[in-house]
Amino acid sequence: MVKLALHAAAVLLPLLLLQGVLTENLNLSPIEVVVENSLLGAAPLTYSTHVAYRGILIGALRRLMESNAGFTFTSTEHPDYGAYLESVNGLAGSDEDRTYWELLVRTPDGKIIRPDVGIGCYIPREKERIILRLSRW
Ligand code: B12
Repeated sequence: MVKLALHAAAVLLPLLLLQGVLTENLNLSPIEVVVENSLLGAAPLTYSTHVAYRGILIGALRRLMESNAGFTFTSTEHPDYGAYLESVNGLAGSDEDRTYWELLVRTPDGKIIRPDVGIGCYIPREKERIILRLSRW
């Protein structure tokens, strides 16, 4: 009896794990993240990542950072507006220099929009290109 139960577990467990992996992947949509730093004259860097169904951008950025593709970011928490994107790839915006990481989005039909929410609230759609641009205010 015990042997039978162990055998069933050995067969079922990998199947359940595989199903979990597939379900998770089916809920992910591809997006691109472009880091632009024209203030320092650097060439744009493009990364690929995935966003969960109706998931927020910061989740996709974390996933990208954890994939070790060479992308890093840090954020701070504002009590009213949530996550503020503080630095990208080791470079922080600066109040003194009046620079910040601006969040822009290139939609699949080529329009560039400037979301009126930050990385903790923006919900990317499939095939959008997220642009993180070091800008001056
Ligand atoms: C000035 C300002 C900025 C300046 C702040 C410069 C500075 N250090 O002073 C700059 C240009 C950097 C900025 C950037 C952005 N901003 Co702004 N900003 C404002 C504004 C007009 C005034 C804020 C202020 O000075 N309040 C007075 C001080 C005393 O209060 P405070 O709490 O200390 O203010 C701080 C926060 O507001 C913070 N901050 C500013 N913008 C944002 C955005 C987010 C998402 C967070 C978490 C914090 C934050 O910076 C202020 C200074 O430290 C408000 C609108 C308003 N009238 O309140 C929008 C506002 C806060 N910003 C907004 C947005 C969306 C952005 C951006 C995401 C825009 C973009 N697409 O890039 C970016 C942030 C990107 C990032 N790196 O995460 C939204 C936030 C809405 C939301 N629910 O998320 C607001 C409400 C405007 C709007 N669309 O209605 N912003």
